[in-house]
Amino acid sequence: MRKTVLFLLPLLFLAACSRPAGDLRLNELEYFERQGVNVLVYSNTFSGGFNDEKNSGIEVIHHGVRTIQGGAIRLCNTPEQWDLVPQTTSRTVDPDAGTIEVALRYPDYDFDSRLVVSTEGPAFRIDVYLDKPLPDALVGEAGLNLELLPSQYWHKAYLMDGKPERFPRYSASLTTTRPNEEKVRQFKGYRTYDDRGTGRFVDPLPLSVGHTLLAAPDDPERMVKVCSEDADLMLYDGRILAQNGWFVLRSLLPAGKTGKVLSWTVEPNAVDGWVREPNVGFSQVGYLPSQPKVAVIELDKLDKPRAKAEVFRVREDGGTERVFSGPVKSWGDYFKYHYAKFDFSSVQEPGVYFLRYGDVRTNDFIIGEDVYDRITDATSDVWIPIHMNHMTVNEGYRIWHGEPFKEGYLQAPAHTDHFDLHSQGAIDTRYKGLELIPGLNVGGFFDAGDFDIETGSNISVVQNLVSDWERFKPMRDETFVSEEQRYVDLHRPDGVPDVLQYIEHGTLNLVAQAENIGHMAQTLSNSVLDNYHHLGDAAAITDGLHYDPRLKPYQKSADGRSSGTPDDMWAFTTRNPGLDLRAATMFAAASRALAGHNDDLSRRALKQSKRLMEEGTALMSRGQGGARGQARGFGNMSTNLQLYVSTGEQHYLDDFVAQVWPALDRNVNSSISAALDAVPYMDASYRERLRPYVEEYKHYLDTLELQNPYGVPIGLGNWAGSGNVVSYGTTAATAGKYFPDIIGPEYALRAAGYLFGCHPYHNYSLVAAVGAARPKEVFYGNNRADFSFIPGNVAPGLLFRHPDHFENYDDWPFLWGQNEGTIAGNTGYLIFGAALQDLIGK
Ligand SMILES: [Ca+2]
Ligand SMILES: [Ca+2]
Ligand SMILES: [Ca+2]
Repeated sequence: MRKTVLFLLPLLFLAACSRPAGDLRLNELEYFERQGVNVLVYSNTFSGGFNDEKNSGIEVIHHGVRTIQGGAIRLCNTPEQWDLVPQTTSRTVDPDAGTIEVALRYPDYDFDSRLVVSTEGPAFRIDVYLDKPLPDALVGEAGLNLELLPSQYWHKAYLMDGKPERFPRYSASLTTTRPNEEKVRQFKGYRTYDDRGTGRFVDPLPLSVGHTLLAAPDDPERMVKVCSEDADLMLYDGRILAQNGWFVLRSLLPAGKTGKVLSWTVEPNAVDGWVREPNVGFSQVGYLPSQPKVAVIELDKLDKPRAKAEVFRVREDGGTERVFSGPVKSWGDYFKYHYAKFDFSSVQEPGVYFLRYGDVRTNDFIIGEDVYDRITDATSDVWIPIHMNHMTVNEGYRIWHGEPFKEGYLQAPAHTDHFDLHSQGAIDTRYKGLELIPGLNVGGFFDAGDFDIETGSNISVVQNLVSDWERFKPMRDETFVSEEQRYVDLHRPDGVPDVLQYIEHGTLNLVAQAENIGHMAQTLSNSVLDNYHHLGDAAAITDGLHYDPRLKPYQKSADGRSSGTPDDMWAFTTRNPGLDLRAATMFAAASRALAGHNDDLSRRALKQSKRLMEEGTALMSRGQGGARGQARGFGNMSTNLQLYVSTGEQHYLDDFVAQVWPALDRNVNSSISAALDAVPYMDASYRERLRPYVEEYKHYLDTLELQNPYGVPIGLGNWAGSGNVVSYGTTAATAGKYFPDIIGPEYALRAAGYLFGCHPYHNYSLVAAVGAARPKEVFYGNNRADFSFIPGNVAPGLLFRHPDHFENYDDWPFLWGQNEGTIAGNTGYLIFGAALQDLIGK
């Protein structure tokens, strides 16, 4: 069959890649490789921050797409995010033997195992070793799992021991229930499920059982064969318990045995002569006639860069004509691919164009004076109002969500951990554990794909919105907001600028926290894990009734106002003075913006600002800041600036000035943005004194072009880096506005180009539904299970997987580090858009 494929390939293709696929070999980056197949063995471990992130263990990158991961000893059939993940206690690479061995440990069960991965020609072997027999509690539970990406396998065929079947598009396989006592412990003892009083959990049953699975024989780029020598090989549909599950292949470990207890061979097919199609990166939103226009072409290292690329114009009669042909210049290697650039800046006539590079013809894009005019409209008109908490949000015929959390928020009990990175220490309010803290169910924004109020993020939101309001005065009015009716209607002007209403909405919740709690809460969040992972209408997360522990679960009181279901949200109130200072900064700013719109709220915000500033500073100076507060704030430099601007009191200005220059001396890149914020309020001498720092900042901006082919800061962390690119773009645009002789518009435009399609992996715009020819189609929002998006969302984007792979799935929304928009990030994008428009004279 391979020979046939080979003969069908065009000759030119063959010339570029005559090397046969050959055997899997261990390369110097410590993964197994053959052309078209990368097998990673714990290059990425289960320690990303949120348990099972579907990003770890034994992984296969199959013809450029990471389609298999999760190769590990796991304790259930279809692991969810909060099921236990193994610690990797050692990873040993033996280049001579061509093996990678990892030791895995589950401390909850004092259970250790080892996986040894080696090669057998084009296949790899996984041998499982136990030095001690399986703990009794894990007999029938612990097994070797390997997970296949559903969106790359559904609709395709598979053969289990030769019997043909098809991977289902949607999960509808059989399940059984078992007593809760048999459930393997989940993360910190939380439960992902509500058993509805049955005392039983759901356990999926396999789709197929055999010894040899041949997956996707009908798709050579996805075909993979897995054989289990002794144990049964079972195939499960992991989506039956959680929509983000994958197809799971699994064999149980035998009881009472030590030594080599299980062996699989896995052979991912490699298409002979396969070379990845070039990814031609460009701005899907388009270009200004006068701006630099540089496409970045991402090439397989076996691909030979072409000498030229072309620009075609789409004529008014529907035909096309070539308007430019120019050289393609090699930039060099960056991680696993080679990069080249194609400069077509000389094409300036407004119109509709596309690029051609070899056989690749891109989709079309626009050159015009107004291409950036509407880049924030969807974010402002749709994404932000949909994330307004404690409101019903309507759009046309659709209710996005009803009014959530009508029963309010309870004081979190003392010394309680939380599943979303928070914890409650000793109670530091006038409320008892589980007592209702009045007044908190007002205003605020959902954090992201979840529905909690992250106080730190909400502070950033209000700060971002005020900054947008004060710098750019956006009068856009497309949203009806009634705090009295608790109702939001999209695309219905109500005579009030939307940004002012969003500032008011954010401030309402944060002032309520300061007034009712006495300081800022860490978060207002779910109390039980089984409603935290909610998908759908936020109003359905809780029952809207006050929790009364005297009632039984699911029982309602006679007056219909309370229930025994412990679903109420909690306020985690442990004081963080750093957060209080950030709130003080934001309240000072909000009080200015709200004056004349909501004078009462404006006064309350300023009052809380001064009080929290004083108390927070005192607590910080007594060393009670906490690493989290210190790391996430700017000390109180920005607070002093905001308070000076709001009150005109000289001592705030003196404190700001005393802090800003030393901060710039320590690190220009991290302080320049705060320093630039002060420019409108300071005299000419401040600007002149800032000048050399801006020159130093420009030097940094120029070094970015040497660091990667895209010339923007590309993050390599466990959450992809669009946020950094947006901040970089905003700061570059602001610096360019105040110091146009030092910093030109090209830096901010480069940030726009990256967000809108000129980036690794694919060339889709990372902003949902923006005026781009090809925006991404799926995002991790609260509608992620619908494989959809909320318009205006900005994806984190290109997630780096060690050691050399960038990735952004556009057929699988469930990886938050790639696809989840956040309220702080998206309001930051609002400022970027406005700053860019301002910079280019809009
Ligand atoms: Ca959250
Ligand atoms: Ca409005
Ligand atoms: Ca309730």
